[in-house]
Amino acid sequence: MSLEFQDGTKIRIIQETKIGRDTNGHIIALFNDDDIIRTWVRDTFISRIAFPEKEGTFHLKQIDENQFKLAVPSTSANHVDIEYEDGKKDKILPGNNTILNKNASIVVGEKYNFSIEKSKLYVFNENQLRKLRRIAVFGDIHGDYYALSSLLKLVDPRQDGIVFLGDYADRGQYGVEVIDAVKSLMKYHNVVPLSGNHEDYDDNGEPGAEPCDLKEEVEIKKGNWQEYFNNQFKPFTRNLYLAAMIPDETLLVHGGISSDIRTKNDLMYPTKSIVENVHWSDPINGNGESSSYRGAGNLFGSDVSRDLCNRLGVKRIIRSHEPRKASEGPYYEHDNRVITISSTSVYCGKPFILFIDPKNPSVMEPHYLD
Ligand SMILES: [Mn+2]
Repeated sequence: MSLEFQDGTKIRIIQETKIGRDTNGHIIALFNDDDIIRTWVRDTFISRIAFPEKEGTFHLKQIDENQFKLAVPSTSANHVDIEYEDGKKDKILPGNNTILNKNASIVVGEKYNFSIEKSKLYVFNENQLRKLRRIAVFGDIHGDYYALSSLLKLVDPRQDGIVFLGDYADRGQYGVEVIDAVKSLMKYHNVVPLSGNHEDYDDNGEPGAEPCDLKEEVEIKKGNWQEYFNNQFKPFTRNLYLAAMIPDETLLVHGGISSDIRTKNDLMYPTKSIVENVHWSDPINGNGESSSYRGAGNLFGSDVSRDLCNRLGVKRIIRSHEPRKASEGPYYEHDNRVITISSTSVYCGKPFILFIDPKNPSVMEPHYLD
């Protein structure tokens, strides 16, 4: 196996056996015939390579946006040889590791582009939860810059965590301003912007959601959609998370969930269909799961919420996506496991944010715009 970096550097990892694809199109590598290495592949992009905790193998793990760590477990029977293109060789002995850079492509008979992505699940850590004054959760904003800027006066990003549940533009007139405001907050460590279905675009700037008023708004305010999309919007959406989590307590998403989400990993490195489900789904009365009238995502019943909460070890799911449901305040359903909120007035509701006490996350309090 060799890895080819974007800057042209190549490394070859000797000591490999077979690589193939399983029925889902995932790449599988076999070490010593029975140790399975599974990689998650979307089209030709590999978002993550994970190696099992088994002897005789090595681990390749993302450590940040730009780097991944190749580690050889101390229990491993073998070392790993790395050969760089310039001829430099490296031997990683059991118990040791080395840092590799991002944007590699794997060449094994056929060539795969290889890109290390950061996890799409933001997890609040203990230290943050101890230090933060509170966590403010914003629901859909939908171009309501007045509501956003007024609600932001209740929050201090240096002391408070802020989670945005997505749907920044469309419907209201100030999508550009809302996006700029959210972007400027992203420099604070505790600000966690999620993506919603109104941030679903293809690579060419074609929206997946209707209405897409942002395009027209940008044409009027900035002159050129394509330029704005490529230089401003696309980089913005790339930095959005799919979900956030307060461990043991709360999962935060834009729309909903699906029974396909089995572990945290499915939110960290989601498939296209899980992204669609999280962006588009809605809770319904009763049990079960069915396709949505929206044409994307699903409608999920109380049993689906309960089972997912159990699997992820959380007590509740906070979501947005249906501001009408929350026009008078937080809307509880599915035995209070699912809570819908809204921070926009475009549906004539009362915009609010939900404050969560980081030390006791079951304590939640809405704050309304006067
Ligand atoms: Mn939505």
